[in-house]
Amino acid sequence: MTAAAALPVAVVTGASSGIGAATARHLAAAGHRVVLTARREDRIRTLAAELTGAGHQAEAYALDVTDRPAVDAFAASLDRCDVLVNNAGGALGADPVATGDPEDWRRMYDVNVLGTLHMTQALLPALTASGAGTVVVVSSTAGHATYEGGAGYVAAKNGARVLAETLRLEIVGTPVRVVEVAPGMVKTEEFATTRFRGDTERAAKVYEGVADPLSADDVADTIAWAVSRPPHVNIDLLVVRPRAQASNHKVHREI
Ligand code: 8X3
Repeated sequence: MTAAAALPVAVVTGASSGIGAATARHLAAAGHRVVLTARREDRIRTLAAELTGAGHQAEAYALDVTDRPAVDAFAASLDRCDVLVNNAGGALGADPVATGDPEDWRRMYDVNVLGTLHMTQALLPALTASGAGTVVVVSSTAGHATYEGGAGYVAAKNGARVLAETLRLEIVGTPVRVVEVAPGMVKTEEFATTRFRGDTERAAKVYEGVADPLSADDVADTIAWAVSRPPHVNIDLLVVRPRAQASNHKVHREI
């Protein structure tokens, strides 16, 4: 057996930026062979090269989690899988229910829920075969409480949360644990800008006056912590917010 084959394999979706990229860094540093997946191949190739250059084991695989045949082909290409971090997702729009675009809702459901479903279904056999598998679902505090303008995203993140909770019930007794990490306000380079379709001014308002929103690295640290617990320890749900955010609605802003 080669040294490469000896390391546990962690697959991270949405690894091209933000929480996904930071999680890949943390899991590589913690001794995983990381498989970075995302649609943007150039980004994950660059990150994989950076990690490999730092002495870690990392590879990139361009993948759209909403494309089931592609996900199945990806799963078939892996020789093992010990950890799956379902991170790919995001928000589109912040419109009221009365005027929200059904296409935004559909796309959010597709990526946040069905993407997680595709990856989890495809990799569950390998995770089980590992003897100590971990499925992480990166949901959101939006999956636990709603807010005005959030319905489409909140509905999708509720879907991801329910997938995690139900899967945990259904596979109890198998050697796979299911961890949900629900971040609150995280300032990443893309989340709010994508949500507001490139409107950087509006995106900046989300974090206005908040002294220390969470960083992608803060969240990745909690994911890596949950993954690194002994296999019999299941962190069912980890809600992580910045100190300045007491609830989705209650944010301390110094302005
Ligand atoms: C992001 C949290 O409050 O923008 O997942 O919905 S929020």
